[in-house]
Amino acid sequence: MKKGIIPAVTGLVAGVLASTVFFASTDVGPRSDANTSSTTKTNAEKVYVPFGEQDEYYLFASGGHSGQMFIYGVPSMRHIRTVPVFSQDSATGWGWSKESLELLGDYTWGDLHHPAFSETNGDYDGKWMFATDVANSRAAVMDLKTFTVKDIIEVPNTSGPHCAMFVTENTEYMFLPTRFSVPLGSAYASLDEYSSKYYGVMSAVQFDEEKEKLSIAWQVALPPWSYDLSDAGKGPSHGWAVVTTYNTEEATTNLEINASQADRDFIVLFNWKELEKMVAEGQYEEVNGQKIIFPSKHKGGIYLVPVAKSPHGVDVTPDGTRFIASGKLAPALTVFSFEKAFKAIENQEFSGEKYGIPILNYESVMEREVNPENALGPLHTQFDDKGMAYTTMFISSEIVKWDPNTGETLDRVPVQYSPGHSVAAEGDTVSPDGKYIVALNKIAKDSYLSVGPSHPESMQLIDLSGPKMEVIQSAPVNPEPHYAQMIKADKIKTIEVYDKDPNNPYAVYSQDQTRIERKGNEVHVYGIAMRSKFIFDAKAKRPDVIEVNEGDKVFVHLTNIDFDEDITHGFAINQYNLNIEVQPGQTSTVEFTANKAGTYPLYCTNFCSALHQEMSGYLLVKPK
Ligand code: CUK
Ligand code: CUA
Repeated sequence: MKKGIIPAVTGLVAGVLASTVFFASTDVGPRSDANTSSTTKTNAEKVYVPFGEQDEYYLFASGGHSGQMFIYGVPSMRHIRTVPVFSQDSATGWGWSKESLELLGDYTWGDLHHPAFSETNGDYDGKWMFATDVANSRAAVMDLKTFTVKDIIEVPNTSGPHCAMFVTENTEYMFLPTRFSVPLGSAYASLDEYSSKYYGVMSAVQFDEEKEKLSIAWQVALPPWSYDLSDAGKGPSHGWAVVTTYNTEEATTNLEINASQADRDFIVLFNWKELEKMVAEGQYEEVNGQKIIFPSKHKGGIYLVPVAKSPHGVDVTPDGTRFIASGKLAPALTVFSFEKAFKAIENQEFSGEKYGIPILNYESVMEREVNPENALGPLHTQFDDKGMAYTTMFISSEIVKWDPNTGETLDRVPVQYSPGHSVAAEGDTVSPDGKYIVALNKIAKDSYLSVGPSHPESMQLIDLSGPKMEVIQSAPVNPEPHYAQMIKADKIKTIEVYDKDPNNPYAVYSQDQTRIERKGNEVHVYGIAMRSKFIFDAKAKRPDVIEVNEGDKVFVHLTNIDFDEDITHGFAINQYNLNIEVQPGQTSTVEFTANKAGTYPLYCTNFCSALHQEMSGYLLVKPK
């Protein structure tokens, strides 16, 4: 690869992908010996997890526009589970049960980009996982005791919360910058009024662990730009956070050209403790039920740091002293110093302002620019246990290891191909583990058996324990790996069965409590599922039959009374387009209108015993 490619690439963003494929199909650069036969055996041993033993890490990978979260084991790279988050999933009844429908609303899909673990003292605590939905502007929280989603909220005034900013050190906040700027409340406004009526609203989301509820604490009406990646400060930078921007040109059409004009965009550097204080002091306006800080009127706490054009990732070093921006359209990585930034703020070393937000002098905050030779398209940076940085290079398709203290390139490894993010073991905590990094590749190109014109994406596991980085495993993955987080397996404490819930009015835990109650044209079934039968009304002639009238509204409340780990039952009614799941001890409700008269078998969808096939009954719908 020649450095001369840079202007061509920067000049035509559409060329990025084309260039990538070109590179991928030509034997260029350092990519050549990742999987030579001499290393194959050793690599196989390194990733082999024998039956009966378990992986050392969980990898939580975002499912992009599948809307879901994919869970893998590392180092085996085996896919363990898909947890439905923003999209329907018939395998688990997500999007059919009443509980999940209440969280999903009318949406049937989402675009999950950034997962983020809850943290205590800057370390993953293994309790919760947060995620955002770019497509339908939502945020979600998953309980890691059960790997199920507990809450989903819509985030008003914003459009496309791309990056769940890796939560603050003690999960005080999850910040949601927005990819698209829109008028507040998504009201109508001509694009000719973009600069005056549109905002890129950033939301400060909080989580109440007791109530298991997310809420929006306050928002900031940032200028009408696009906000991309972000990271929270730690240690000496606790209370601060950084967000990258692009389209500070405020283009409203042809973004691929028009949003790449200016040589510099900005990093938004803000002090959330100060913003929190401003809100407490009433320095905000209430719009659409939200407390919004308008930087043009409410002064303080927010600064702009100039950065090479259209940056993508920004990552805070584990020791919290620096933040590193990646160029996307520039080959440069820029290392900024928090200490220098704090001094520059104190001395008011400003070069101007935009929308009332002071712009810090680039030179006052920048520590060094890093340009690893021939490396193109830096996107995201992770860290190891020695504070060394690993940056994915989208265009030159590699991971480059470098020293943030000196800027020196230490090592590089080709990946196949075009990595977006990578994720290191506990990589964005205050104490990364080293050991492993996984490249999340956008393109796999002939790495796996062909499945037609669209090839699978891939993840590659890289061993960091030797003197050189080494790719030791590749795994095809579902679309689309954006970002992932990797946590030590022993930090996650799952439960074996759901406890009985005496406060759940829909739960029944014994056969004699089962019943079918009618209220007008509403029919409530309080039933149980157990190996290997349904009992909807133990006193009835046929306890496994539900009989209703055409047009009735039917609620089936189903409790799984098998308090045995892994005995999950399903409940589907043929031709009624519904299916739910009840895990051991769990109660779930499915609601439907019996709008089709006739006879419909119902059955357990989840294989639960040798007599699983017998676990069936009938829904009889009497015609009007
Ligand atoms: S983004 Cu996909 S490569 Cu959504 Cu984190 Cu950078
Ligand atoms: Cu219950 Cu199959």
